[in-house]
Amino acid sequence: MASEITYAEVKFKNESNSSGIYSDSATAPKEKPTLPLSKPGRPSLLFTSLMAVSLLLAIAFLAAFIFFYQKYSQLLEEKKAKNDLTYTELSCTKDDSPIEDKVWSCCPKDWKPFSSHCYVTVTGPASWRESEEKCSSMGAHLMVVHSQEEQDFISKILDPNADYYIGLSDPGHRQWRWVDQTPYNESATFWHPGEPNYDDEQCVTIKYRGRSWGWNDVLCSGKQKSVCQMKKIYL
Ligand code: MMA
Ligand code: CA
Repeated sequence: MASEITYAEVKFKNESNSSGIYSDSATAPKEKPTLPLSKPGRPSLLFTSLMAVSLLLAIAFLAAFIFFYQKYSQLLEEKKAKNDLTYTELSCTKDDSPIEDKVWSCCPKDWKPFSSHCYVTVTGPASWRESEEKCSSMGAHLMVVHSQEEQDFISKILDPNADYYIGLSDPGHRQWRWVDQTPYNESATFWHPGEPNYDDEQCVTIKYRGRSWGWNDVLCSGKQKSVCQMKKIYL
């Protein structure tokens, strides 16, 4: 004989509307009167939403923080650069084609203007790194040669018996790099014939040899004169 189970009472509860069915508390299932959204073991929708909102807020705050931090650092950087660059005297010329209604283009006293830059020679003698640091301390950098005209201009004010560091060096593997990140353009290089010739000569000088001015790779530790360059100051 098959066993038979008879349920005395079966009740179906409408989950979304539990009110009004159990008028008698004795027959109602034992259930804590909690928020309808809360189910044990599974995070409630409210909790999940709160977490999502908090996460989004955190991300937004982080993004805002990074943004403002960068702006602030940039501002500090500019302010520092301006403070550091208080020259006692400037020599200015009135520009024909003003940049953003700035009429005067200036170089510090004793610096030589050419095109959009100012140049000065440093006697040193100093290593390549020391020379770059010296330029840096004056708000400049070792000279970057962009064109034949620029090279011709600077050559006229250099001593043909001296070597001058320029802002070109090789961090390794004969990868020539300009100090100001100007791309190294093979077609605008002025190496002397036979140069560069030694892998351990990772710095570059401009020098007079065989009736012309050109570049030579040299040991970075060598003590040389140098040429510093900076952008003109527009007022
Ligand atoms: C030679 C020549 C250069 C090299 C120097 C190092 C005098 O020039 O070989 O390329 O850099 O020697 O002293
Ligand atoms: Ca060389």
